[in-house]
Amino acid sequence: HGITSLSEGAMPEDAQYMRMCISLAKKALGCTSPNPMVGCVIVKDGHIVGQGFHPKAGEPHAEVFALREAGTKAEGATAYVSLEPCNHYGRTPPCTQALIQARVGRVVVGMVDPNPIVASKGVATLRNSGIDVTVGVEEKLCQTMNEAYIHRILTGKPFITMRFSMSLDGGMLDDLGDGAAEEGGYYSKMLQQYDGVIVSDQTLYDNLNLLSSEAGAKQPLRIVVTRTLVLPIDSLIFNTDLAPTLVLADEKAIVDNLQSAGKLNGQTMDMLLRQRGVEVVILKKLEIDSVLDICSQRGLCSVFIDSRGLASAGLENFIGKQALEEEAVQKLVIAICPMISGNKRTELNFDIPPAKLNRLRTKLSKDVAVVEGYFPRDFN
Ligand code: AOF
Ligand code: ZN
Repeated sequence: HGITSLSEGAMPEDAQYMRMCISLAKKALGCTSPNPMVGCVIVKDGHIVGQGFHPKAGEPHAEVFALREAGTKAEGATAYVSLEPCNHYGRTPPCTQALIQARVGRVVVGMVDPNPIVASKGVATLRNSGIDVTVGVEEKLCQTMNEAYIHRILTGKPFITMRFSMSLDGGMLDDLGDGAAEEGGYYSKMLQQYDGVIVSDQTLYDNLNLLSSEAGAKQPLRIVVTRTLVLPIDSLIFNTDLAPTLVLADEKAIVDNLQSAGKLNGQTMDMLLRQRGVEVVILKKLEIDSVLDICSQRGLCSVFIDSRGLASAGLENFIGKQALEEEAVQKLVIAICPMISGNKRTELNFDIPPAKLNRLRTKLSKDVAVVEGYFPRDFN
């Protein structure tokens, strides 16, 4: 762990309990959207007397579970919460009132809630009732955990992460050679964390089901973007109903769709898809804005764009390139594959005009929340 500056009034043991709150909160990883993940620990005389986390939207908040467990021991205790306790009647009553009624002596808050209906009013209410409040313990960790929630609350737009594969010599790889190499491990954890995953139709040929294999994972909405509606109907994604699938096609694709009827016993591709429970939406223009509008309409707070197959999908009009150009990407995740692509590589060159590219480079290094690299497990 890095050095964390002690926020005003913090005690030496606070950071440790706050990290415990974060671990508890993450038990609901991927399950709380549109709500944040929140954990709470109640400590009395050096002993943990109550613990809780927010399991999903509509269910009680973290503080409520922890207070229930603590019972009368909460009196005079310290409550640690990774997010500022709420002060409003939402789907559940205000946590500030629950903490005040339980007569806790001190509250330690990881981060202020950016939600305008809370935004420091929770802290003010607690202080006004005579409770000692410390704010900002392990703040960075708390913010990173809820980066998607923070972004969505502040901008009204979904948090976008884009992933692509890169060789050691900086080439963009079309795929991992063996798509299955990414099942389980990092990729599976990514799928668990996002409300939606966007792939190009080229990815369908890798025959992944795009489901997280994490225990109890809430599966993402699987979104396939296509310009042609010439799709491999037998691919896994169209034949697993463990998560919904949405195909977003360009209006131009209607021509392919009608032509395909000849080859598909009189049925068009959209008919075949709908028979398999796949939703098909034809967009006037398949571009990043219209795709993200659909994501917002569906209430997705976080979306993961997988740029696998980016090169063969055509760099000049691929959604992932547009997302970068339009500065819609908040986070890049780069799979660094232990191989040299040599002269077969696709350069990380998006054909963006130099002036714009320079601005984008600065933007990416300054504003993109985290750039993570990882080595795919089992790569061969
Ligand atoms: C907390 N503890 O565990 C969570 C909080 O609709 P509701 O009633 O669930 O309220 C949702 C809002 O409450 C959410 O947008 C955020 O501001 C806050 N979430 N607050 O004190 C919790 N999940
Ligand atoms: Zn609450």
